[in-house]
Amino acid sequence: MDMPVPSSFNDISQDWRLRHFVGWVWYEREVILPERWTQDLRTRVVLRIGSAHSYAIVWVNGVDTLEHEGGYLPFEADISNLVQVGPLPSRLRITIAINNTLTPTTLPPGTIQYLTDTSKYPKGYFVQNTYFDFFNYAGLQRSVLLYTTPTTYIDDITVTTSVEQDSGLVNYQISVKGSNLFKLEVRLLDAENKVVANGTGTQGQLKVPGVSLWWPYLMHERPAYLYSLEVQLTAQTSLGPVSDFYTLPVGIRTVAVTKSQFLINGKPFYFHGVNKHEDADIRGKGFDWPLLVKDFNLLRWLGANAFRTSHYPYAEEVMQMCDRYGIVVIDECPGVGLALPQFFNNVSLHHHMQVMEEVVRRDKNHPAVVMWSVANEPASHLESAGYYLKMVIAHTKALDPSRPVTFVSNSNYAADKGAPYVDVICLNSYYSWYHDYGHLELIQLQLATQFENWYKKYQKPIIQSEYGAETIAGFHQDPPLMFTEEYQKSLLEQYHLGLDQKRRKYVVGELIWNFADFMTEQSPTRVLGNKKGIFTRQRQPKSAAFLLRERYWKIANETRYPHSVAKSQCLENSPFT
Ligand code: BDP
Repeated sequence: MDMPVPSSFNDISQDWRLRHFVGWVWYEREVILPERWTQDLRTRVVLRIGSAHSYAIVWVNGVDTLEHEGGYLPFEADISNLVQVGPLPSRLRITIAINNTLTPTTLPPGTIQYLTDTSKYPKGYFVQNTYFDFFNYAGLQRSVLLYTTPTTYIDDITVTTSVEQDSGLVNYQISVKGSNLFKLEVRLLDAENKVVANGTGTQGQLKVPGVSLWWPYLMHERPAYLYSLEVQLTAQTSLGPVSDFYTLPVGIRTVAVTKSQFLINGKPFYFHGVNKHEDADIRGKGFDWPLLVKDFNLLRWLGANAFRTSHYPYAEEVMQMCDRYGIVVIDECPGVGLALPQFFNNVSLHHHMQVMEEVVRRDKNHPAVVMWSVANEPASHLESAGYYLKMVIAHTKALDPSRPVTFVSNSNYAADKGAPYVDVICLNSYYSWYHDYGHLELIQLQLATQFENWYKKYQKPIIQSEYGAETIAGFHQDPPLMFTEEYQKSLLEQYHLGLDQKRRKYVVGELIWNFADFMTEQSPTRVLGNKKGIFTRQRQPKSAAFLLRERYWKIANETRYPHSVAKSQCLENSPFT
């Protein structure tokens, strides 16, 4: 059957078996390569897969080329040897087999349960159990690309930044592969394409006097300032000279955490934003530019300055947009649904660390990323989870000492075994929804208790990383009843009163659950998916979106820096200016 890429395969056809399919699916297509790719042997041809959920094996012209475990991160292979042979035109058959089965050692984990009562189930009947609340969309959900580099090429760049008085410092490290005989020239250009610093060699520090810092959206009159790091490689190979060139957007900014504050460029930053999902009609988790740009327009309309990539790394294009728009990111790995004791084992731990290596390698240079989240709601009251989280967090910090690390907890403050290792406490709570449902009057008291207990025990800044209410757009009831727009609004209002009590003390952020309605597995508690969005799945606002918009712009107006800026450009859309 025809299958678009990128897209999840589940919602494309009218076949219910494909929608719920668990097991191997096969993608295949043929392409003809340009002649210079195959005839100039100084060319390296690479096949890159943006993501394949969840386990993939790739063949090129029938040759087993590549395997990858884990659904939300890219992987690639040098296929030059396979394509630079044989007659012209060079035909390439790419075959990708993908298995979406989740097991106790995948991330996210899952279990396969065989139902053996033959009076109820046919022979061999099984179900895939998952322990997270989103539909396990699968397939080639991000782009598959073919690209070239020279045989000696820029393999990786790592940039970290710091600030000294009014100068920005850009530390770079460049990895070159293919040969040791090369020269590297490095230039840093400002937003007007003026060269502001130069360097040579695989590592160095560039100094930018009178630096323009990268600031989050709404925090400064010129947010999201990006320099460009241009890296020029020239090398000698046995077949003659080659050159490679790469441009990396660089935002110069610092991130730090104190006992009660989250600092960006030394100034207190308050996360007012959302949790998202990659999710939409028909395409499922398939990457889609119109959807992405719409979402960023909605974030800006809302006055949101941050989101968490709940509950897996999003497409690279999303991270690039965050850099350009100044939307701050808590970058979460697919450590979601770690709900059962059996999931905390050595094989999983090893894989989880490897996934963190892949996330950090992919996203380390994004100024928008200010913190890593290694998991969402793991069973962190377990001793084994405590050890597991300690190890994953330590590993992540070793990979990237420049950013704080967290995981998102819904455990009790007294029982949580992972919290000692995080830099920022992130808490999910659903007062008046899953707990004491219908009792909006209890929210403020319960929220105050939550914050006070955690802060007293850990003296670390706290983010309310989830709160919200299931809401069917168009349902109305006054006085408010659950599932109506009025109830969602009232629940938010009560949370906001509670948040405002602690906001200038040690609570450093609030992220609503969720930006938009999204698809889940079928269950008696889900009406065509999770409906806690402040926007519908089609990105239309529910009443709560307007409430949140008013709040976020108000907070932005209070916390903007420098405070002397009378009317900043970025506030033009504000409902208050
Ligand atoms: C939280 C989970 C999130 C769910 C949400 C909910 O972190 O993934 O979607 O609950 O139930 O606990 O709406």
